[in-house]
Amino acid sequence: MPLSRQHFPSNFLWGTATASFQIEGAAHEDGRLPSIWDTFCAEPGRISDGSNGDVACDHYHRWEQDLDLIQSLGLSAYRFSIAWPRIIPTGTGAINEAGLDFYDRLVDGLIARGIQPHVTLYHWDLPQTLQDRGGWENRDTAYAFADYAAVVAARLGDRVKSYATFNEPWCVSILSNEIGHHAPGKQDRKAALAVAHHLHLAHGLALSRLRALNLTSQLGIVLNLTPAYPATDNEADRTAATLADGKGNRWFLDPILKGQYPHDIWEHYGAEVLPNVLPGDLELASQPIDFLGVNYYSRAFVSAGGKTLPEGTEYTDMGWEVYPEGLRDLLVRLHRDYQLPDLYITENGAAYPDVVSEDGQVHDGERTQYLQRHFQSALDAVQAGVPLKGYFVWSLLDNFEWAFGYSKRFGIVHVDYATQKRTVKDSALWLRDFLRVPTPA
Ligand code: IFM
Repeated sequence: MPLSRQHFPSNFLWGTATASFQIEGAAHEDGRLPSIWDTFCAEPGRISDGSNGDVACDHYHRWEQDLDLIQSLGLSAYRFSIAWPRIIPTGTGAINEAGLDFYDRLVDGLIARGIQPHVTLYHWDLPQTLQDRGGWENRDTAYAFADYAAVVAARLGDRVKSYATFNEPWCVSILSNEIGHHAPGKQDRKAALAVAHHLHLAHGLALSRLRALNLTSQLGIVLNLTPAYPATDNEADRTAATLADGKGNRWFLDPILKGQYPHDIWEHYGAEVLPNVLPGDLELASQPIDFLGVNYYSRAFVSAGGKTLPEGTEYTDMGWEVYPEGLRDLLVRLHRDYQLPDLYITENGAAYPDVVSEDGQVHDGERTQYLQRHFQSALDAVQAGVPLKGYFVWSLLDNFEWAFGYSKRFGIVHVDYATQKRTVKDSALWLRDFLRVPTPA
C-alpha cells in the first residue's frame, strides 16, 4: 500500500505553514510601519531580484481564498506568523487594534473551516524602530518582545492551539548578523552571539508572560536544525562536524532544553565574542515548553576544510541536498540526547523552478517525491519511539524567499505574482490524496 496518513498514529497532525512578511503584502496598510525587512529590501544588492514585501502574495486581502485552499486539501492545521509591526508598529507602546483585528479574523476563519491555528510570534519582521535602538543586540528588545507576545496572546487566546515564540533563532542571529545574508545584514560574530542570547532571554520572558494567561494553548519554540555529517571518518572531519553541530544546533537547543550553553562551543568562541549572560537568564530560557518545532530541509556535510557537497546526490533549487534520512537521524538523536517535549516538524519542503504548463497545471513531481520521502523518514522516527506529533509542509504558497526574493518557489500552491492567481500544484494534489482516509467499501 502506498504511504498514506493511515500509516501514522491517528491523531498525528498534518498542516502547512507560512510567515507574515513572506505572503501578506499590504506593507503600508492599517497602521503597519516598516520592519527591518522593508529596510533591508530597500538597500541595493540585498535581494537577488531587487524585490520587496510590499505586495508579496497579497494574502492580507486574499486570506479567505487562501484558507479555502488549505481546507480543500484536507489539512487540519495552519502555522502562520504575526507581524509585530502591525500590532505594535513602533515596537513598544501604542497597540494598533487594526493589526490585531486582522489576525482575529484569520483565526476565526480557520476555526470556521475546521483548521487549527498555530501561531509563530516572531518570524523575522522586527519593527524598524527597535532596530534603530540596537535591535536584538539590545537586551531591552527581549522585554519589548515579551510585552508584544502578551498583547497577541491576550487577544487571540486559546483559539490558537500553539504559540511558538521564535522561528529559527539561528537565522535571526548568525545568518543575519554574522553571515550578513539576512536583515539587518551585519557581519559581526560578537553581535550575532549577543542577539542569540537575547533571543533565548526573550523566549523565556515571553513564555512566563504567556503561562500567566492560563491558556490551554501549547507553548514552545521552533528551531532550524541541520544534522552535521563528517565527510570522511578521519578525526579532523569528525571534529569539524562536531563543531558545526555545536554552533548550528546545540547553541540553540542546550540553553532551552538543558539550561546551559554547550561547553565545547563556549570554549571555542572565546571571551572576546561571548555574550553577557546575567544570573537567571538561562533559568528563564530553560523553563518547560510543551513542544519543540523542528524545521528540517537538508544536512551539512562537513570536512576539516569546511562545508562540502557530497557527490552523486540530488539538490533542490536552493542548492540544498535532498537527504531524507537526515530527518530520521536528527529526530532519533534529539530523542537520545535530550528530555523532549512533544515534537513537530514545523517546516519541511523544497524549492523547484516550477512553471504552469500548457495544460494549466504545475507538474512538480520532484516536490512530491521530496515530501513522500521525508514523510517516510518521519514515520521511521515515530516507529523508533520519537514523540513526533505532527508535520507542517513549507509552504502553502510560493512566496518571498528572503534574500532570494521571488526567485525560489517553495509552495505547494503556485502563485502568479502578476495576477495573484493561485494554481494548486501536483504535489498539493498528492498531499490531498495522501490525507484522504478511504471510506470502507
Ligand atoms: O522560507 C524559509 C522560512 O521563512 C524559514 N525556514 C526556511 C524557509 C526556506 O528557506
